[in-house]
Amino acid sequence: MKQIALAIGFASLFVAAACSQREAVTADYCVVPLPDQVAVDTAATPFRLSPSTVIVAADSAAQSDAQLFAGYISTLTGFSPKIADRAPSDDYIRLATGCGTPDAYTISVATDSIVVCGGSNAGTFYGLQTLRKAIPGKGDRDILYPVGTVSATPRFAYRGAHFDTSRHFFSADSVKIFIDMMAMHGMNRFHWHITDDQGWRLEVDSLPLLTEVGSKRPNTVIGWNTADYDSVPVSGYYTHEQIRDIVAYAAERHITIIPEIDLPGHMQAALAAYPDLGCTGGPYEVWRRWGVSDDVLCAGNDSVYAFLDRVMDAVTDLFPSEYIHIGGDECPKTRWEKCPKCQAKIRTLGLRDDRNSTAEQKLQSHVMKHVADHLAAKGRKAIGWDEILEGGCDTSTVIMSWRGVRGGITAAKAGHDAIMTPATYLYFDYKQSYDESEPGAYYAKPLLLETVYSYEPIPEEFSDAEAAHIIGVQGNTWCEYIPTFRHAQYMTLPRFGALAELQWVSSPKDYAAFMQRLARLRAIYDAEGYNYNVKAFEASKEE
Ligand code: TNX
Repeated sequence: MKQIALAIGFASLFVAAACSQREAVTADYCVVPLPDQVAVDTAATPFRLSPSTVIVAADSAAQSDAQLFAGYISTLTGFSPKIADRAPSDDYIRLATGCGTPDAYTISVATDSIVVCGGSNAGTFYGLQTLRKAIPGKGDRDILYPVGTVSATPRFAYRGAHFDTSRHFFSADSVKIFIDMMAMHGMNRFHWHITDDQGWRLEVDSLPLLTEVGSKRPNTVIGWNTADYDSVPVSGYYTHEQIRDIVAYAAERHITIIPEIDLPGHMQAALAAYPDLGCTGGPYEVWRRWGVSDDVLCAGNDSVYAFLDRVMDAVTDLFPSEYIHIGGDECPKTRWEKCPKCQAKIRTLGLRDDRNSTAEQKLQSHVMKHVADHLAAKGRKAIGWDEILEGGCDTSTVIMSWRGVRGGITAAKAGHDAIMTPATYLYFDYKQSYDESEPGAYYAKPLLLETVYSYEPIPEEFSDAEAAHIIGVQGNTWCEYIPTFRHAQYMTLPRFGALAELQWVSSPKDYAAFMQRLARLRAIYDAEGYNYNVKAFEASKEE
């Protein structure tokens, strides 16, 4: 267990401006997520970050991080430090690598210099985020960094946030801001839910109708599948150029994008484009309702497998991620049970009901395996939602546990790697309070900030070997009821703060102390112009 050696909170201290010196304010290293070690020497003269401070970055990778850091400083202080490849005699912040595991960092603050040393460039970047968040908000002033040592090693290697840009469309610029929000919180995996029943948002050259037809719906049902529809068309998709740009933007922020092509269910937008891919042949529409559609890809049709190969070829061409998410959730078997082609396929494959699964569940496993094998041949690995365990699944596939924690536990015990994203703790489409006016998915119980923070991803009874299979934690922002990006920010901030602590910190939890740190993060949200849930900062316990 990691220890906080010495954590001293600083009240924001304004130093009287001498004639030659600008106003200054003292930084506080107890940020969100909390570093493992914060040891400061309050007697020593602090390091002063001022317009004359130089950021030292020896190579181009570090220079990219230095540029981003200079931008953060500029937003908060109004001045933008210069970047150099060699250190002057004093008054510099130097970026270094070689300290600890790849995502770890150590910040060594002396009176005349700061060295931020990561296990890799990513670790250094997280150290810079800590220096950024240590600043108590926006103001035209210098920053006094107390002398001392600050270090952290994240608890999990996979620190994810998911964003659903299918149910509603968000511009490429909004997606970039989402990525910036993740970077601020030390997250490194962006799970991009880019296709679903209500909209296909990924351009695939060889299948143009996916976006021509599948990215548009004229209106949407009001509420939870009432008889009424709004009159707001929803459309949009990301071009190859935009995707490559977003992938590069994320990589600069040490974030890998894991795209999700949800299959074989959640495919109605694709069926609207190519009706032959369904069991009944359609016609289908890009769905204007919510929930789980009975119309899924026909698993008895060979052209469906060829279709999936083409989609995956486009995906692997655009996204360098080792992991590709292939969905697998909520795939009703109603059509397959009646479909002659699916039943013929079941017979050909010799699939039978047994104690654990139905023949149709095994047929889904066959589809998933086809896609996972196609990806494996390209050196990629598949992630799937926990339903894919139902019909049997190779342990090389990573399981994402969303229907509570059970899927993740079963998976880890069976030797799969697992990512924990239980709806009960980490679904950011759920309301944030019991207030009548609180927006959010109204079919679910509100998910309070304290509940998010209280989540423990590794079950107590796990052995070390089982625990090692829990590779990470992720929060999911489904967007059925999130029509604008500002609203998406409201749903995720400050819940991202609680998520970041789950992903980074293994020391015992202290909600009151977390809330104090979070209050200071709010000033950084303000400086960036992020929309967030103000009331969550005063959140009290569930009644
Ligand atoms: C379940 S989580 C879904 C999504 C919905 C979400 C709404 C998962 C794998 N499937 O399709 O958007 O609930 O909370």
